[in-house]
Formats: sequence, C-alpha cells, structure tokens
Amino acid sequence: MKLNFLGLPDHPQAKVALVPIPFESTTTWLKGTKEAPLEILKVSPNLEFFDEETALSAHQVIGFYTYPLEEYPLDVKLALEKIKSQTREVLKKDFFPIFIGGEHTITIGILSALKEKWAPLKVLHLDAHADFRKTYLESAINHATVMRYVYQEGIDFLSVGVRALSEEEYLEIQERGLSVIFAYELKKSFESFLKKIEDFLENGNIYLTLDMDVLDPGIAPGVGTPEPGGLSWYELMEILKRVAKARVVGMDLVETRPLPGNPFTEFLAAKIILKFTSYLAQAQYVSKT
Ligand SMILES: [Mn+2]
Repeated sequence: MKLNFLGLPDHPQAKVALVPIPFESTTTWLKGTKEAPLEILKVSPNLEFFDEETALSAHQVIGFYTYPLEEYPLDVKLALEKIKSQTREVLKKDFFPIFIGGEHTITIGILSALKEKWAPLKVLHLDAHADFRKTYLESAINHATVMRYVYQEGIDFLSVGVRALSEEEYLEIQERGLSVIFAYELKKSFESFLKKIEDFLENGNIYLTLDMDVLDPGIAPGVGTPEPGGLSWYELMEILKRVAKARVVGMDLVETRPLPGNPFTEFLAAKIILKFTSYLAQAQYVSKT
C-alpha cells in the first residue's frame, strides 16, 4: 500500500525519502505503534506546507519520495534483516532517509546498514528512556535495548531527555561515563545543554533517533510509555535546527501510538518531519549567501 507524505505525488528529484516501518512485536505495555506510519502519512496532508520560520516549502526545495507500506515478520531477527536490506536500497539511491516507526527496535536494523555507508557514525538519541537494558523480559533485542546495541557497536552517542530508567541502567551509565542528559538537568539549564548538544554534533556523521516519548505527554499523549516532564515543542525545534546544520545522514521517528479519536500525536509527528526537513532545506540546500 502506498500513501504519500503530504498527499503529494513523489517529487521526481526528491532528496528526502520517507520510509514507513510499521513493525511492532516487542512493545510491552501499550500496543499500537504498528499503526503509526499509516496514520502519520494519513494526517500529513492537513499540514500547512509552507514554513514561516525558514520562509520556504520543503516539498518544493528538497522534494519527498514516500516508500510503500510493507509487512514485517513478527520474528525480531527476521524483521531487522528486512529493515537492513530496505535501508541499503534507500541509501543506494542517495536519499536522505526518514524512517517512520514502528517500535524503537527498528533503529537497530537501520543502523546496521547505515554504518556500512557512513562510518564513523554518531547517534543523537532523543528519548524519555535510556534504552540501555542488557535484556528486557528475557530478550536481548527489543525496544528497551536499542542504545545497548549502539554502545556495543562502538557507535558514539548522546542521549537527551531521559527521565525513566532502571537502577542498573543508571549505575552503568555513571560507571562507564556514558553521555546522557537527563530531562531534569535539561529543564534547569536548557541553553547550556544545547551547547553540549552542539558540541556533540560538531563532527562525524550524525544519525538522529527520535522517540516521540521524549516530548511532554501533554503535547504527545499518543505514545507507548508516556512519561511526564518531557521536552516542549520549541525545545525540540532548537535541537532539530542544530541537527539540520550538522553532517546529518538520516533520522527516525519512532514509538508514536495512535489513540482512538485523537490524531493529535500523529499530526505532531508529521509536523516534526516537515519542520525538520524545512530546517534541512534551509541549512543544506538553499544557497548560503
Ligand atoms: Mn522511549
């Protein structure tokens, strides 16, 4: 099934590809992230395509191509293999890929292909959770172990907005000196932590993984694990603006969970994609004079 971002036909010279990955098999509490890619694409035509902040329309400046929705095996390893080969195909076409999940586990499949093309890779991780468990409910590969994979692969990362983790995760982060900016810290001194994020983005190939639960559930209630005290819209925008200026090679937006009768979080997710690509268009494709 094919449904296009913003409801527009694929741009013949598209530089950005939207890749829906409706995979869900290991989420533990509230299910439904599988429905998110379809619902996000469905609400996207309701966005205002013009962006007043950058004074441009991303669909005209960089253009979008949307991949069709596919089915995934329930077996995590098989699903990740499929995501890896899909990612390879997207990269061959030189698109800037934006993957729309699905549960956070998809990032493992994406990164396994991305690191072949863009080594050394660095991951900026926006999430309410550390996702640094060794195993979760007896499985070593699932949505709570994504950053463990990143760490084990030797990929440099910075986690931002964390406000729910186990004591084991906390102690290991301290012991190993891992880069985690907790939400309570960020809220105390946003400007100084923004500088830290800027420093992280300064060199290397950057991949952004954005778990929707990093946002405050007041504005993003449709997630699997809503945690209070999250980022505001404008805090997220300040971060995205800086990512767009870095050598960014792709992003994903995961863990949206459509709520019956309330498409607000899907709309927010679509708007994040459009804002980010507007920033990207301005920073990388509009001549800098
Ligand atoms: Mn999360």
